[in-house]
Amino acid sequence: MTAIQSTTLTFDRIEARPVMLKLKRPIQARIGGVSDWPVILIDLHTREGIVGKSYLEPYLPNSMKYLMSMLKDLSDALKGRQVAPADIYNIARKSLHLVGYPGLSMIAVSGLDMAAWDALAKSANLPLCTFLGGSVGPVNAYQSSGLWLIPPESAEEEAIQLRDEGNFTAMKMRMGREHLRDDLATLKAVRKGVGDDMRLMVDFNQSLHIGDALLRCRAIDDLGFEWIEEPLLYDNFDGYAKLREAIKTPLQMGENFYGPLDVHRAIQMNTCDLMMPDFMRIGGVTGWMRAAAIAGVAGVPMSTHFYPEVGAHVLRVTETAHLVEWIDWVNPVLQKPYEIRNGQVIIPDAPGLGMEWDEDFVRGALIQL
Ligand code: SMN
Ligand code: MG
Repeated sequence: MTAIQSTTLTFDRIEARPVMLKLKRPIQARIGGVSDWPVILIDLHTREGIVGKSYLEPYLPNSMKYLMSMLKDLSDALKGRQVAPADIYNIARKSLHLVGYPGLSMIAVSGLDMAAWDALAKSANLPLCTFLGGSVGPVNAYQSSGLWLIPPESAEEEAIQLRDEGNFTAMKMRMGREHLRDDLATLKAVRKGVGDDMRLMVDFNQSLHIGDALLRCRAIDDLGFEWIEEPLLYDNFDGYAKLREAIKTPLQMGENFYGPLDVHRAIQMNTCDLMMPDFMRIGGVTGWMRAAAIAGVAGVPMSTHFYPEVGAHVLRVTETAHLVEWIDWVNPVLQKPYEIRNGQVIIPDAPGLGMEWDEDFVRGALIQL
């Protein structure tokens, strides 16, 4: 028997840098507004010289402080070990399980995991989707970079602009204004702008209690939405199960699922028709693959939340792949942002995730914590 000649990668260190980006279209949701977008850039250095790259979008500027310390501790704990995502996932989670799996622990582990997969795919000189057993190809997406709770008067033009940023055939708008009539007026304006053939989704960003959710979701139930997303607080699984029974439009949730266990629980409790885990909460690529196996056997379509670069690759190997959520906010830090053509994300012909930082831009966006 001949010995297998393989090259393994050895973990050296994580270099994490906090940057602050300006949102072209600030977030305006019932749960709050955001115009500065915190991002942590992660470079996983290996002794062999390959650098795995990922980023985290932890919403709150202050959360970067804690995540940076966690990433430093994880970096120290992993020094000299093999870059093996399944092992790293276990080691990293065990090192934090006394403070609990969900929350910041999972977010830090997810950032590390995505960088580790990028490094491994680079060492095999393959795009991540090919490394995972799939093939390179276009991935269906929907435009999600705008249509916040803006005045109905601005919605027509914004919808047209958003469509034209990639010839999109699907887009998401947000609802949850004080008066239902203003939500409906916005929908009318969006339809006027982009027509009846545009596939539309709606996100309430957890803003309603079950009473309002029943009223609002029923009021929009026949308006042709492809899904209604997160009307209730994300962990109100009983409420979701009840609401799902009461409406016809598919119910979407999952961006706040922490790890594959939440996918399992949601399926057991019949909380939704569709799922859209977020990479920083589901456990990076490793967590996604485990979650996708559960959703796959249950036949639940899976879309991605944020991280469209990672999303495009993993949907190529996801049994029940649905749509990539396209959000362009991180584009300025990338030398070559992913391209959208005819509403589909184009996976670049490059090893790993194919992300290189635009260092000139990064220098100007770095912040002191
Ligand atoms: C969302 C939530 C918070 C910030 C940006 C976007 C939204 C989504 O829930 O699904 O994109
Ligand atoms: Mg959402």
